[in-house]
Amino acid sequence: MRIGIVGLPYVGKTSLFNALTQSQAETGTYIAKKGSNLSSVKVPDERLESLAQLLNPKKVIPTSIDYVDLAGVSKGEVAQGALETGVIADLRGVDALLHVVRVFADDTVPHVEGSVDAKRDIETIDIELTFADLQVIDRRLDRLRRELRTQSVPALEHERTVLEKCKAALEGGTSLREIEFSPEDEKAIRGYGFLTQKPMLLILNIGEDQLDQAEALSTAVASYAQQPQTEIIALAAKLEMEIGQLDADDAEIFLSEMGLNESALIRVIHGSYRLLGLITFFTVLSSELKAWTLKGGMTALDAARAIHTDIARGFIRAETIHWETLVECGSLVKAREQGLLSLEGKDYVVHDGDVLTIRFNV
Ligand SMILES: Nc1nc2c(ncn2[C@@H]2O[C@H](COP(=O)(O)OP(=O)(O)OP(=O)(O)O)[C@@H](O)[C@H]2O)c(=O)[nH]1
Ligand SMILES: [Mg+2]
Repeated sequence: MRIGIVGLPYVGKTSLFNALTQSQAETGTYIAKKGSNLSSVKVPDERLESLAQLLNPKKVIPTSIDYVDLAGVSKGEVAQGALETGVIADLRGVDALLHVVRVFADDTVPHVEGSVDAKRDIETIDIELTFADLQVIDRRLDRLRRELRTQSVPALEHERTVLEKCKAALEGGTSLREIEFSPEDEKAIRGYGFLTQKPMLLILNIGEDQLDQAEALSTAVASYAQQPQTEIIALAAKLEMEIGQLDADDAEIFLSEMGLNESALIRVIHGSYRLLGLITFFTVLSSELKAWTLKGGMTALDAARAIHTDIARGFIRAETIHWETLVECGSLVKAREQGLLSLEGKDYVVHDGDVLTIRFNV
């Protein structure tokens, strides 16, 4: 899974990226750096730790999320052709957007719009993303109209209808996130990676002096989180970045002193999982304990495919047990003896926290 960090310039995107990925990417207003930073984060998971203690595997492999930190998007930038290259192009392939909005006050950090105003900035970025989608749609519609003038192709006509629906929505100020597409319609536009269709985590970057106002500040922009597939998290990116550079024990002491019970990393990862409807399952294979990410509602066959296409092809059955049941009972061998493993077929819907053993032949 890949998550793109977007926002206006100088709002704290790279600071957040560093906090999430424990990276040391350069922050600061005086670096006109246009490249992007990419880092993969191991998803911390207490369940995996409990299983590791129990099973004592040779290797423990957590699941991971990739974060891409991009250059700031300025007002009007998309209209000037940022579409082809740069930030907007980089965003097409991500699964979700993390939009960093500046809330912290600091006279030494300039704001591109001259003042701090979270609502205005959320709208500014929304408009840029909307323009970017509209540009893609208009271009494609032009071509489709030309092609369909000389011949009738049902699939292309269907695509045109869906794109026209998207265009009307966007021009009316509705993001594609808010539209429910039928599976056929969804399929017709999936390849475009529309930005306003991607789940969005709004990150309010508050100052460390505003930690006690986090809830009130979030409420002030809550109307934006009522959109489907949108959530708000308030955090202090710079502070979290500094905490991320401490060793684990010091970080814990520091967090509790600041009245924070969970690090930004944990909150953002949990938020991303909720937002994307993701679940985790575990496998134990030749003394290797591994966590995997899957979309909620997916089946044992999808899980098998995530592990290896051969395993999916030769799928016989899945033996499943909830991680907690396994921890209580002590080992997979005992679980099998006590009849605690369920034998499931291809269509079994995988639950969050399942430990799966997939039987297959190739
Ligand atoms: N006081 C304060 N300063 C912050 C906070 N977050 C970021 N900054 C400062 O804001 C400046 C810009 O931070 P970056 O993380 O580089 O912001 P960015 O959004 O990545 O900027 P660009 O990539 O240039 O668009 C740096 O000087 C940070 O130290 C914060 O929560 N409080
Ligand atoms: Mg940056």
